Amino acid sequence: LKRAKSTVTNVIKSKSADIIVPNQLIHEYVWEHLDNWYDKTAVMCFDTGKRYTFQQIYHKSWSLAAVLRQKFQLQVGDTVAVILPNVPDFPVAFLGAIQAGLVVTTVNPFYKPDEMAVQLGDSGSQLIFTSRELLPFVNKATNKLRKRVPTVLAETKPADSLPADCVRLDELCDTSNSNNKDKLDDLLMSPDDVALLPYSSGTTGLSKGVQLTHRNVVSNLYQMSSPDFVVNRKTEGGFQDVIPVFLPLFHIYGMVGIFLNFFAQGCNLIMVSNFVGSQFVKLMQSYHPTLLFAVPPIIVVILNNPRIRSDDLKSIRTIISAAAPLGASAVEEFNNKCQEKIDLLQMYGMTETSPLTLMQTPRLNNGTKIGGSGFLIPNTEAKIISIDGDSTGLEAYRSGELVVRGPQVMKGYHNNAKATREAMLGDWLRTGDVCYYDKHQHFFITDRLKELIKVKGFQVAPAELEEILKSHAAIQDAAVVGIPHPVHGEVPKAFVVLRGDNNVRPDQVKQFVASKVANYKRLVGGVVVVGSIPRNSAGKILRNELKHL
Ligand code: 4UU
Repeated sequence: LKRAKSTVTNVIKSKSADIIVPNQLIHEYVWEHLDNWYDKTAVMCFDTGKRYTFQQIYHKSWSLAAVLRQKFQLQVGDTVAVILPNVPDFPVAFLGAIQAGLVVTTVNPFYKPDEMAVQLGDSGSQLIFTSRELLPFVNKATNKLRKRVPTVLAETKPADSLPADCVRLDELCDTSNSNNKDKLDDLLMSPDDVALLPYSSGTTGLSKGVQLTHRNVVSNLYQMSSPDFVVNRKTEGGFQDVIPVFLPLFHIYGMVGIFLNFFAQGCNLIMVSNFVGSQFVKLMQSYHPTLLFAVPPIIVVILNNPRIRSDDLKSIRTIISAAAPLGASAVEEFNNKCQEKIDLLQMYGMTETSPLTLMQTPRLNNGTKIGGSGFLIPNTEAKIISIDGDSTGLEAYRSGELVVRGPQVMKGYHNNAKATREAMLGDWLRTGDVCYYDKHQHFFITDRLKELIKVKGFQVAPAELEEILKSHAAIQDAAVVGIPHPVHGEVPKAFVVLRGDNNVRPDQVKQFVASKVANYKRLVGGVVVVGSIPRNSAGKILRNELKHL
């Protein structure tokens, strides 16, 4: 009886002491220590060399904030979209909007117009920040929505003529309109207001706007730099960590995990807009980065590219891998190649948790267990619940679904109370990931229950590809699953049922999908014609059966 009682909850609390998170807005956190590094380089463009100091971004973003409110008549709580690659103007647009009290939805700049239109429409974006190169795609997207949306262009190269309906970001950031910040100070903004609206498909269905409040994000930033988990060194006495940012800023990893986190701590960010593996050596040799943030496929590139020697990595102290599982064998190979001089740490999180939840750290006992996903960060609790739906917490070493609770858990999904209800068990968030923990409270993510497919760390929602497939005249029914891929982690594979006696070749189906989606969503795993799609009595696709076909 005693034993049964002790298993009733099994709530696991972080081993690290709780931290106190002040009542701050994101930009208050970001600018708190500006005086310590105002004249240092904050961001620099890998392609063009364009750079801004912290002070320049401070003035530009506050000027922009004032203009957004005055000239564009945007109100606190309105949503604006940032559709930009990793360029030095990304922080200007992003922080300017946040400082004006607006909600920022970041859109993948590699999206096709149809994909952009879905997010612009669902989020109700009232202004768009983009670049001249992306403008034709953005215009197609807004035409599709039959909506004229004011567009602000961050220019990557000097150009004389300005397309209709556009204004230049540089003009809006004219810092000679000084005291703009003071005009905004009376804004009624609360840490519980939504600040960010990144998109995620969560455990099922199409992409949804994830409402992250200032408090969610500021909490996670404090959690990331808490004593047991901090990875950067203090910027002082001439020391400044150098961090290349080749993971996209539209995704929560780049946006919060890298940009906001290290910008606020005075690090130097090297913006890489279109990363290819062959640039890696140049990046190392030109900038001598001290910290590197990667996804598993990039670790694989570092391991397998003979042009990358361990000597090229010698400036690096720590490499982080997140957004998809990093296999134990890759960690072992990495440790051999780098003679364990570099800490390779795994982080685990999701858009819905702002994003960090688990992280490896050499500072807790039995630190970086190979293949492990890390420890709970401060102020965070977890339970492992059985997969058949009983929400009682399981004991150590027993696998089940990971559910988490903490100040970084999202407010909910935008305009989708049903999806929010399904994602939450009270104040616990269901991650949709299979996990167990050991006696040291090291967590191991071992599988995924949810539909989500992760290609190079990017989200691919099967439901989205299934909708596209079913819009093809010759296809009656469709199902998409993720299958393992040696480099990308996973890739989507489709099963289709043809309509009547239609005949369509798999390569035509692949091409049809490729014309409508960003490259990483392509059906690289293949297309198989089947007689029917297996479903349960409730109509849910039995994806596991398909995975094993
Ligand atoms: C196995 O991928 C992310 C966020 C990653 C992240 C984490 C901590 C970035 C920075 C940081 O500090 O978010 P999403 O929403 O795109 O995808 C979330 C899903 C998870 O539910 C899980 O299935 O991505 C998978 N995932 C991982 N799986 C994320 N990290 C890991 C991991 N191991 N380390």
